[in-house]
Amino acid sequence: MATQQRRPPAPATARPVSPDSEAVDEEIVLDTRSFEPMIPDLFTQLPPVRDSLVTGTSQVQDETVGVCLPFLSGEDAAFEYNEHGVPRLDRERHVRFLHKSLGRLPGAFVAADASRPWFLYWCLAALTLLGEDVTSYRESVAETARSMQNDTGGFGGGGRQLSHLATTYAVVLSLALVGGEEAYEVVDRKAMWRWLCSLKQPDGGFQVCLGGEEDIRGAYCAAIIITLLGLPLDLTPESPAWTGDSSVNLLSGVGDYVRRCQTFEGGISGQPNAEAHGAYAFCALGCLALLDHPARSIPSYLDVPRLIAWLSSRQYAPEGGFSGRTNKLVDGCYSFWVGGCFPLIEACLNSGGAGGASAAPDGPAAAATTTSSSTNSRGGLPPADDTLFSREGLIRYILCCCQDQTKRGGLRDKPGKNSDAYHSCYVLSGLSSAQHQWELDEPDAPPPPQQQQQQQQQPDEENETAASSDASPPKAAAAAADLVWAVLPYLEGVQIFDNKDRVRPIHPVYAIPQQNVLAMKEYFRKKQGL
Ligand code: FPP
Ligand code: K
Repeated sequence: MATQQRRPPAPATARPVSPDSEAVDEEIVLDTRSFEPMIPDLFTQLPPVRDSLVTGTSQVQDETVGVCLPFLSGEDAAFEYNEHGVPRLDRERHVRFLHKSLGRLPGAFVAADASRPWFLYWCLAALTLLGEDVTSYRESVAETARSMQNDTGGFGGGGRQLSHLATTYAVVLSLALVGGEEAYEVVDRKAMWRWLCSLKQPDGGFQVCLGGEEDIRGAYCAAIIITLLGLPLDLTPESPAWTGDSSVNLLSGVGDYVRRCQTFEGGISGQPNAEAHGAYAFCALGCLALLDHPARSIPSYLDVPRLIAWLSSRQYAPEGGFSGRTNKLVDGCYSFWVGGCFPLIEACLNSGGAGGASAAPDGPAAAATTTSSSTNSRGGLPPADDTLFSREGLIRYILCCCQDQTKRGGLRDKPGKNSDAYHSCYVLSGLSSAQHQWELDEPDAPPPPQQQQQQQQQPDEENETAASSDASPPKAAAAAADLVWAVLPYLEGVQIFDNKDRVRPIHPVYAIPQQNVLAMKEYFRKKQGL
């Protein structure tokens, strides 16, 4: 999806233009009132190459294109389109929808009771992305979170529910979003640390709850919680992963666990030997970016060219959005789960330290990105200055197809589906990724073991086992989690949306604004100890 021909605006009275006469070109007076919107053909027509075999999969794919095309072609009467054929972001309606979703919900939602922490996170994150101040929810979020915490550590989906890594992740991020001492102090960090130790498995992964399944969501949620709350990495002797060797800790083996989740397709599955899915690709890259500088950790554990090929194959035309897996449909939520992978991949590619993967680029994405000359220091990886996906396509899908056009507001999977809090959060998070550009300083050479030891001891003098001198990934983890990213609005190429439709940037790993991440970490760093 690299370059597309734009249809030129049609003048009111079309007349032949002599190809060899510049003078004629200059004489044309364009009537701006009758411009056809500038929509590249790629987004208004069926793909030129089609498989003639009809299957259930091809039929639902065709139906999906059918429901998206009127929205992508600027023909849906409910929207007002700009000159690029793109509707504006309807902030007011989305904000109203999200505030409403934080209130009392209709009876049918009782089935989603165990996901109440998720509703908090989705709504607060989406409101934040839209520029709303959510600190007014501080007291109520703190109170709700308190009712969900277990004495044995972690948060359940509600009072008297079993603690789960996903609900705990959602509560901790919600507390970070509302911010402030009252929110931070809700968390019983000592119990949390013990509970996390009880979920840590000998193969490096985490069970999502005591006795529950082990998958890559668990590892990502745990790594986020550990680093945001500044928890010690030491294992308790009760941990299933405890060996007595103090260099084995909460983050040991996570990289290898992630490695085992990369599949033959190049994507990442939820656990080893399962099907690659976009949501798990984000979890995998998030884990690695917390273990060490992504320029080192990502190529150390993953075949990057194959992952890029799989990720960019998730983007479809004419829809412009992403699917979650091979032969499935576009869905607005993958704007983040897949779209959110690209800033991390770019941080990996844009640093000179990315020497780990030496395979020649293969697959469609790699082929599309090998035209630039600056490949030398990159061990055969595609140059990251060539864009790895079509930001324009994704933004078109989001603004044309994912906004509920009725008074309900909110964002959705695709036309014909109802908006909800989950899609509002991840569609807007994906929009944010597409509208910004993130940069990380190149990785420093790893400090010699002696110096590492001192650095590690400083923040937590009580931490007896932290003084191990081995240069394992967990030693780099404290530093990696504290990397500060630089963000800029993405300004390359044609901008198809108005500046006022740019949502707020979010941290590429924590998926909330960087200032909220830094404030929470700083609070617990100053506090010292548990
Ligand atoms: C398939 O659903 C979905 C999955 C296999 C995984 C979904 C996981 C997440 C969205 C989040 C995980 C991350 C964290 C941090 C908890 P489907 O079959 O309905 O959709 P599809 O057809 O698009 O694959
Ligand atoms: K889906």
